[in-house]
Parts: sequence; structure tokens; C-alpha cells
Amino acid sequence: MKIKAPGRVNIIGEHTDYNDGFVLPFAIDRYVEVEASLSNKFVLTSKLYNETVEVEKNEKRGSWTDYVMGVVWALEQAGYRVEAFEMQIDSTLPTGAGLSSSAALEVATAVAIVKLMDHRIEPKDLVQICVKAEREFVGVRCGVMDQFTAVFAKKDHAILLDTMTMDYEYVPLNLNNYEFVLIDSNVKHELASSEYNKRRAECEAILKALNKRSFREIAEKDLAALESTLRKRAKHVLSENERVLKMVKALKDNRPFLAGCYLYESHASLRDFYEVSCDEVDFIVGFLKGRAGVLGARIVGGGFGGSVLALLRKGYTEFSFEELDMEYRKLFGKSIKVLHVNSSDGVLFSHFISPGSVNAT
Ligand code: GAF
Repeated sequence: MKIKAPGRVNIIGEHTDYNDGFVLPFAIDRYVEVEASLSNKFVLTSKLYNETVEVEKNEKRGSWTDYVMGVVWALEQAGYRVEAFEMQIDSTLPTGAGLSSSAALEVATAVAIVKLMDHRIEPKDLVQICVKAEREFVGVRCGVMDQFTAVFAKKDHAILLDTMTMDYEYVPLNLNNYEFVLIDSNVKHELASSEYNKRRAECEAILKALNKRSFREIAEKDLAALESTLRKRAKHVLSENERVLKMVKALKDNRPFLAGCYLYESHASLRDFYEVSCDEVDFIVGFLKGRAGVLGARIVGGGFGGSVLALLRKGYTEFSFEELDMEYRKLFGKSIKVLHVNSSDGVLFSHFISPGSVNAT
């Protein structure tokens, strides 16, 4: 049985999904695909790493196999029986590019197992199981955005998700003469997961210092009580949440220039207040800024490398990607990669999932 789950681009709302905030992602037409069949042992093959590994149930190896075995573990924790299987993993989604290849692998794995074992599951439970795998098995204390998008995304739409209530709304992606393009910086930051967990800890420290239960209870005037690093982090989260809602309005009102301004504002906030950008990504955004045909650009995903999301006029920009690549190579000794992507469905629309409660073991 073959199952594929998409990667995602977040238009805006970065580092808000573990702070009870808003996000606005869409799924892209780049996928992780798994092919699974029942077996008497767990044998996993990654075409990307050209590796086949036999793994014990619950075995953590500190490698790509943890995303699969983390899902096995989290499904069993939730009461779903999982028997051994063989699985081949293939991907058209670049890893480390900030496009959420790990969530795509988790979601594809979870759907494949649920189907192999003939379980019934609610899509929202599927999301939470994959999040738990990543947080508690892999060890990255992620929010819910990536797994939610791989499950719930709908072609030609972004999803406005309120991560506090888990309410969501599909927002049509009518960009007319404009398009989103991704520019992969080819920087895969070694510190990404430890720095990510550090930002989460800082956000918890903000709540503690202000004696609040949620970021939604914090107002701009409260920030004066925080020491300077925490104040910067909180400033980003509060302003980014506002930008998500403003972006939704700009898209609905068909105002792409305004949408572009919010992308630049978000980048500046992630660079200066949340401090999750890097020189290479800042250079790409700086190179694009102010050129005809470029409406906006910003870093996407967890940060410390990965990709830039740019909103460009279709068919004309004042610069060429060759020019950008040439300057980039001179400065950083490596190339950019340009990805033209389309929106895509999540597994909910591309693979039938039988909703319902646990088939208890
Ligand atoms: C990573 C995480 F997995 C997401 O949950 C989210 O926090 C994102 O970084 C930053 O917005 O992709």
C-alpha cells in the first residue's frame, strides 16, 4: 500500500503554533511517500539515505527511523495495536529546507499503519499522535502546524488555524498575477532542534514571569515587565499573531502588495526579535527587497537556515535567479535552489481515512 503526505509552506505565523497563536500554512505538491506491507519484523528502507535498517519496536536510533518508530510508539500509547511491517520511504520533498519533511513522514507513516491494521481514527487524533511522536520520541517540542497541514490541507487554499482552539478556516489562495516561490538557502543548521527547544523554554519563561496561562492573555503593555531577551521574543509572538489576521484580510481583499509588506515585517521580526534567521537567508531576503516584481519575502519554518518564501509577480521580476545564485555563491560558497510549488491536498482529501474511535487492542 502506498501513501503520500505533503510538505508545507507557512505563509505567515511563525513560532506561534506552540504559543496558542494563529498560523496560515498551505500544503505543497512535494511529498514523502511510503509503501508498507505487514511482515514479521520492522524493516525500514530510506531511498534518500540509501539505507535499509531492521529496528526493534520502541528502539530510538537518533536517525530517520525515529520518525517512523515514534509514530508506532505514539499510536500504541493511544491504544492502537501495531504489528510489524516493512516500509520503503521515498520523497520529493527536500529535507532541512524548512518545508516540514519530518511531519510529512510521520503523517504518511501513521496513515499507512492505520490502513494496514484496519483501524478507525479521527483526523484530529491522527495529528496529535504524529505531534506526540515528534515531541516525545524524536525530541523536538514542535507545535501542531506541520502535522495538521499534512492532514487537513486543501488544494488552492491556505488554512487559518487557531492553535488554541484548533478551529480552522480554509482561505482561498487567489493570487491572480502573483505566485509564491521558495528559495532554498541550502543551509541545514546543526543547532536547529536545540535552538528551537530553547525558544520554547523562553516562551514558557515569559508566561511564568507575567503570571499568565496563555499568550492570548498578554497585551503589549505587559511586555515592559520582561527582561530584554524575553521581551523581544514576546514582541515577535504578539506582532506575528496580528500579522496572520492582517494577512488573511489582505488575501481575502485581493491586496497582494499589502500581503508582501507583511512578509517583510515577519522576516524582520524573526531576524531581530526571535533571532531565528541566519546570514545566508538574510542575504536572500535583502537581495530581493525593493526590486520590481518582488512583493515580499521571509524565512519560513523553524529557522536557522531552510528556505525563503517570496511573493513574486508571475513572468516578470527585475532580477533573475541566476544573478541571485551567482552573488550567493560568491559570498557563501554554495548555491540556492529555486522551487516552484503548487498547493496540494492533505491526506484527509487524498486518502480516505475511516473516522471513528480506537479499535482497542
Ligand atoms: C517547525 C515546527 F515543527 C512547527 O511546529 C512550527 O513551530 C515552526 O517550526 C515554526 O513556526 O516547523
